[in-house]
Amino acid sequence: MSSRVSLTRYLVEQQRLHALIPANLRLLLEVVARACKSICQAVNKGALGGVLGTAHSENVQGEIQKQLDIIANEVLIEANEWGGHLAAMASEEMDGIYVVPNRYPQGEYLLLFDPLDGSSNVDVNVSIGTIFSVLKKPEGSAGVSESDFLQPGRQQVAAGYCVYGPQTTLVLTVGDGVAVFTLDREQGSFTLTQENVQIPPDTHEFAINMSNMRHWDTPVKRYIDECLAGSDGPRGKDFNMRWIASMVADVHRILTRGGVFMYPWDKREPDKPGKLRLMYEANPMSWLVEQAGGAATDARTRILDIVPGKLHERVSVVLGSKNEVERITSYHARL
Ligand code: P6P
Repeated sequence: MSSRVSLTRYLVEQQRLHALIPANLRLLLEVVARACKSICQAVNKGALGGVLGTAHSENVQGEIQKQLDIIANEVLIEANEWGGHLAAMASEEMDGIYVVPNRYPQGEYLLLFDPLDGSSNVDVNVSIGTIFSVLKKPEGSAGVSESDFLQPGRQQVAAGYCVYGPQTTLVLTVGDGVAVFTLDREQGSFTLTQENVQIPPDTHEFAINMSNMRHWDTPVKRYIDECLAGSDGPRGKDFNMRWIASMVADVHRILTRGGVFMYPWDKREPDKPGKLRLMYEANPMSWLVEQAGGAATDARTRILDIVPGKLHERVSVVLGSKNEVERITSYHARL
């Protein structure tokens, strides 16, 4: 008999032993995991699936949508709308919220997602993924509106991602640490492969898009210059650099072996606080990182404390090994 723990058993035990997962939240997470398996199958077909390349449309961010962005979005909507656990959904690929149709029962949860993060990598066979965040609909509000979603990230009740790489891996927190599930393709089920993930507080590895260097603010330039100076410089050690241009893949590496990820504000679009989206990229990733002993700020403020003003709000992101995030944040504090 396999001693492996399935996602279902893990969620049942979290519900039974830790009372962290009410039945409807367990159903939500199982449905999201099943949707990720469907997205994984579409992604894995590659050119054979006839769905690579652009959809010749733009999303609310003004970004060209890949066909797989739209497919992944539809998979998550169709998988979740009927279950009675959700009131509404929000997605990077949709301008407004998607309210569960009247033909289905309304639930108490709000689901937010980036259905296929890093999709620019899909045509070149580099890891991409699905990021999701779960909030509770505020009590008392009749119906559901966009304002119900505008809660700080510390209000999340579940967060996770599924990375479609050499392995398909679901990483999840419900507030009791971070658990990792690897897709057993023979069984077709996610199997627990790691619990209580811990990010080392120190690192020698940073992730940032170096081509933007001339646009960075002074504290970011200082931090990266010190890393590049290596053992001859003020840090007294050499650093390595990684940039996959897929947040899910970069964050998964950091959860696995430490590191610091940065997508800071820069001068290219000074009115925008950053490139990444708060509600369905930075918030879920920040909670996962904090639950694994790391830290996440916008270079000044804890990301999970930011009160959003709008659904597709962008934010600067510095996350990963706690001591590095604190160092970078301290450089900004001295401005
Ligand atoms: P750049 C992907 O488009 C994404 O939203 C994140 O997954 C990734 O970290 C970042 O943008 C990459 O941005 O400017 O390096 O292409």
